[in-house]
Amino acid sequence: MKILEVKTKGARFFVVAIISALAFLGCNEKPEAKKPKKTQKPNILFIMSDDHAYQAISAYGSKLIKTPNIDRLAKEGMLFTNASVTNSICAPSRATILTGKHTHINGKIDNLMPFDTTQVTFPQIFQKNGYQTAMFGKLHFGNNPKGVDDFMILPGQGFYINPDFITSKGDTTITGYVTDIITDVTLNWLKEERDEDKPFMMMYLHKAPHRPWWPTPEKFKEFTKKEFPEPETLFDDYSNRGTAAKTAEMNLFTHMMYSHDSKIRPELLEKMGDKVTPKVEEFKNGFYGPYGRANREQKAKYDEVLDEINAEFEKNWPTMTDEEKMRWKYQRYMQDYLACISSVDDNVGRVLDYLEESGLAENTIVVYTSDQGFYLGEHGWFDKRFIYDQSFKTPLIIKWPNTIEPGSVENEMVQNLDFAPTFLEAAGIEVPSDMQGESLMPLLKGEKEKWNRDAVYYHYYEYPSVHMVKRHYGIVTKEYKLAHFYFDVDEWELYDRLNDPHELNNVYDHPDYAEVVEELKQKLKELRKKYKDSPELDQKYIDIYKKMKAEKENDFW
Ligand code: SGN
Ligand code: CA
Repeated sequence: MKILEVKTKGARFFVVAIISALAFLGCNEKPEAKKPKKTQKPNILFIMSDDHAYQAISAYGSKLIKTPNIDRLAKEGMLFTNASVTNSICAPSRATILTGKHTHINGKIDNLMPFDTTQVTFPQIFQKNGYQTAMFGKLHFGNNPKGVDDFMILPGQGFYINPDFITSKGDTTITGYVTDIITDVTLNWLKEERDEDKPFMMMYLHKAPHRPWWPTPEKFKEFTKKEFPEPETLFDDYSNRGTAAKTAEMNLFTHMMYSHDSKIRPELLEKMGDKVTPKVEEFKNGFYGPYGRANREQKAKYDEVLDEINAEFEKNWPTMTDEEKMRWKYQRYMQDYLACISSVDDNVGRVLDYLEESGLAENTIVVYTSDQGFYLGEHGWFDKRFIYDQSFKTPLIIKWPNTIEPGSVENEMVQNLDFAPTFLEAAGIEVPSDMQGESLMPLLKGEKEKWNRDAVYYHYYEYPSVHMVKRHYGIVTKEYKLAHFYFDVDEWELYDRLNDPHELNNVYDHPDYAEVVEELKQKLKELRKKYKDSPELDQKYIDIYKKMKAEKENDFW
């Protein structure tokens, strides 16, 4: 065993977090495993990354990266090809998962709206029903988790390098790389803290691959040498779409930041002056904020790679065409984003290995998902928020030995809304009647005839705000997607999912689709009623936004 030093903020003493030295050093020697006691109830290991696009998982047919460890779950479990979120942004997604309710009901409609902590979250129900519970990693919720026996979470978005953490025992800073650390702590809990007489429900939540995509120095070096295929819609001009796509601020060419995102040093940008076009406004401290966390030794390793990127930029940028610049930004983005994912995959592998070695795997449900999908250059974009596929859908893989047929693929429309009822039913715990999701048990057991959902509901609110994606709600069926954008526009969009998979043509006004529009509008109305959403509620949330904005002036979002 090795002791990892954890510096307690503002204090002179050290808190110690015990971790397995062997796992930490990546050695091959097997950790000594405690013998699992047979409990009837299954353990649940919920693994969630932040902003992990399904396009970057090889089990989903990625052309960008191999994720052998996440793929293991798909080989041994069920891969959902039509899993989506109810509101494509971090804290709202987490609130939906924890409460089993849409965000207009749980109130966490955007990242800044406070969460009413008197609401019941599903870990509390597990805890009450005899489960040992824990949460490690990124919660990004504004308050500490309830219903967990142990937790260590990042404050807010958290840092990639030498991150700070909040624990039940106080605030700490741990030297190392965030994805490795969250895994070390998770493994340590499984090995040392687990109560063998109880089943466990563990939430293992990665920060990666969230912006600004800082990989380990080793992966940074490896991935900057790679070149990635471009998506077909990289140069989308947003014609045949509504105002929302045209006014969103998430285009790689126009909005991706040189320094914060592409890792060009601010001094070089200043030196090059007008030679750097297009002009993009940078976040204050966007580069030195994250890079500045590194110690001397770590910086030296990053510098080796940064020097090369910066030298190339200085030499080539002034003579590059706009098209070449877009391509360069895309490659730089993918190099860092995918390098972060590579670390997630390695670390998921470490945890899966431990489950196998310890014998826990047999009675553990393992879930891999993300808090939403993400644009990897599709439509020229990064970020998320839209009801369009890449951000509306999210990866979902579930492994459950002896219940789920290994290697199965499920194309039914499921949502993060369904997670809490599913986990509760799997554990034989009663699902509260006010949860709005459906348990996925029939699908997991291969009893498809017991599943009868034909449409899902979506509602995004965080506007005006970073990336400027307008408020919208909509209905999605396997064939169509109908959305209403509102607040400072009143526009409808309809996409024919089967004939226009890239969602490039809004056919809302096309006479051939008049009947579809009418039918879907009626269905949308019914769904809004079913989930207790309404024009009055839309207005209520607009009023709250305006009030908060007025109180906090310009710095609200
Ligand atoms: C930060 C990001 C944005 C991102 C939001 C929300 N900027 O503001 O690009 O859309 O978070 O993301 S950065 O400072 O991280 O680079 S979320 O996943 O937390 O909802
Ligand atoms: Ca996210």
